[in-house]
Parts: sequence; structure tokens; C-alpha cells
Amino acid sequence: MAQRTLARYLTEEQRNKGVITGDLKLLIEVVSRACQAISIAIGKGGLGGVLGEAGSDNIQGEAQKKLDVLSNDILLDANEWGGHLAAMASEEMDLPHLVPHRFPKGEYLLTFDPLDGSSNIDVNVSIGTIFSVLKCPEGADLSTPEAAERAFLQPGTAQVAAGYAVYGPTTLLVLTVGDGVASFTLDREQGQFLLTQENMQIPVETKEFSINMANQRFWEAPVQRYISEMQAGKEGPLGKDYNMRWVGSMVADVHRIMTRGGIFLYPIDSKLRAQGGKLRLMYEANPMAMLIEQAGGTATTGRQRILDIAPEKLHQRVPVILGSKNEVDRITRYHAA
Ligand code: AHM
Ligand code: MG
Repeated sequence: MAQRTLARYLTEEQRNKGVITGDLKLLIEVVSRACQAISIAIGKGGLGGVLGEAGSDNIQGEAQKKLDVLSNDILLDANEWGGHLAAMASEEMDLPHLVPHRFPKGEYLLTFDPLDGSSNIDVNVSIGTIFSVLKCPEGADLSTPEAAERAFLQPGTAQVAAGYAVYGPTTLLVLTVGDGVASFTLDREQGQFLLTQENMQIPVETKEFSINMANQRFWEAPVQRYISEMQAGKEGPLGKDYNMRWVGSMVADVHRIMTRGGIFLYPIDSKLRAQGGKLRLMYEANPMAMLIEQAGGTATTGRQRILDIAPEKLHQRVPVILGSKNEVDRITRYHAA
């Protein structure tokens, strides 16, 4: 049987199932090509002069790596001329990027974290790109970047597509258009993504948790309780031994959960209280939550379904707990108790 490329998968979602429009298909193809370009740049590493600091800070006050800036530029350049987008927003830019007047404007909004897991770039550990697609509201004011921010402030339930690329031993694109989750592997010789898994499903039970234990002393009581119960293993109230994995790149940690289950937590803690959490809602938590739910998992702040949050600002941060349903449900109960 012929290999199913990403292009063919998307054409079938459009033509046979009517799940996506032609413009959304084009948008996702363009994003996938940008991810290929990012993958090539990452693969060159020290030989391509792409490692190290860029010498600038982003809106969150974090030092940008050269690859953060390069990946952001690749995504902007690839997406601004195709006529499928109204505006883009990124972790690396204070304000939305409007489509320049010389290009036609489309009906979609794209948000992305161009290179997630920045602290892992220079040490050759898996990193990724996360993206989310929204429809631009009718009559939205796109006259200035400041005004355009409002168009993006839609809950995660409004996303029409979400995905991530993970740049690991292989480069993968994991995608949902609201019709389950499919995973594509980059064939480097052909230069295209080929479908390698359809209908990804997260096991409901797990024996694996993912959290930065260095923050333990700052956690709230429900998280303290849940993690200590897992650490207590077979002899504890959960009656089984758990293992722990923390890559420190959300894409890699989430991809492991998409593949074999688990629970990922970047909860609120006393250190993060003022800023609301560590991970960003619009281009980290929301796209991951959509993918996780589409694969049968659950994603919450502990107190609210992530996809239901009404965003107040573009770079808003939120607590994130996601993964295997039964485990996420347990810690949600602990938050309610
Ligand atoms: P980034 O987008 O600047 O790379 O930050 C987000 C990353 C996530 O990928 C990861 O889960 C988390 O930050 C790791 O944080 P920590 O270094 O506190 O473990
Ligand atoms: Mg990130």
C-alpha cells in the first residue's frame, strides 16, 4: 500500500471527512515544512553555528538561545505570505505579528512555542515546537499588534488544530484537527512527513510520573499528597510502584505520555504564585491539552479543565497536570478535597 504522507492525510480529512478547510490544510502543511527546516537547523548543531545564547531576552524575561530566535523566524517567514493567516503569536514575541499588507489575509490565527525545552538545546536532548490554530473572530481589530492581541484570547475549546514536532532521535509531528491524534515521522531522504500512527490512545492507568522534584518544598498540599503516595509504592495507598521521568522539554515528556501513558505535572507552587504557573496557556498548555484529550487523556490545572480557561492575556501562565485519565482524576479529587 502507498505510504500516507501528511499531505494525503490532510487531504482525506478535508475531502472525505470534511473536518478541515483547504486553508487549514495549507496552514498545517506550511507549519510542517517550517518544522522540517527547524529540524535541519537543529541537526547541524555546533557545525551550523546554531548553538548558544542569542544575547537577548524574550517577553518572559528569559534569555533567548540562537535556536529560539531562528525557529521563530522560520515559522514567521513560512507562514506570513500564504494567505491562510490573519496573525501569529509566539512565546518569543511580546505582541502578535500581523500579516504584512502586501500579502492576503486569511481566517486563522496561529500561536506557537517555536522551540520548547530551550535548556536542553545545547546538551543535545530532545526539544520541540508546539503550535495551536484558532479562527480569527469576525470583525476582529487587526489594525495594530496591540489591538490584535484580543483576537487570540479564546479558550482552548476553540482550537481547530494543535500539534507538536519533537526533534529527538527521529523528528515526529503529532497532530490533531479534532478527529483523534495522528503521528508522522520525518523521512529525511524524501523530505516529508509520513503517517506512522493513527488514533493514538493514552492508557488510562500508569506507573510513571513526571515532575520537577526540585520544586517539592514549594508545592501545595494536594500535589505533596499525591507524589508522596506514588513514592510510597506498593506499600502505600496506591498499591503499586511508580517510576519517574523528567526530560525538562514539555514536548518530550508529553510525547512519552502520548506513547505509553503517564502523568505530567507543572503545578502551581508558592514560588510561581505571582505569575500563575510556569507553562504558557496559549501555546503550551492549550495545544497539549487538546492533543491529550483527543487521545483519551485529561488535562487540568488541578481545579479547572485547561481547555475551559478564558484567557486574559497572550502570555498567561497556568498550572498544568495532564496525562492518563485515572491518575489525573485522582489528583483532581485531591484538589477538591
Ligand atoms: P521553554 O519554552 O522556555 O523551553 O520553557 C518551558 C519548559 C518546558 O518544556 C518544560 O516542561 C519546563 O520548561 C521545564 O522547566 P524546569 O526547568 O523548571 O524543569
Ligand atoms: Mg516552551
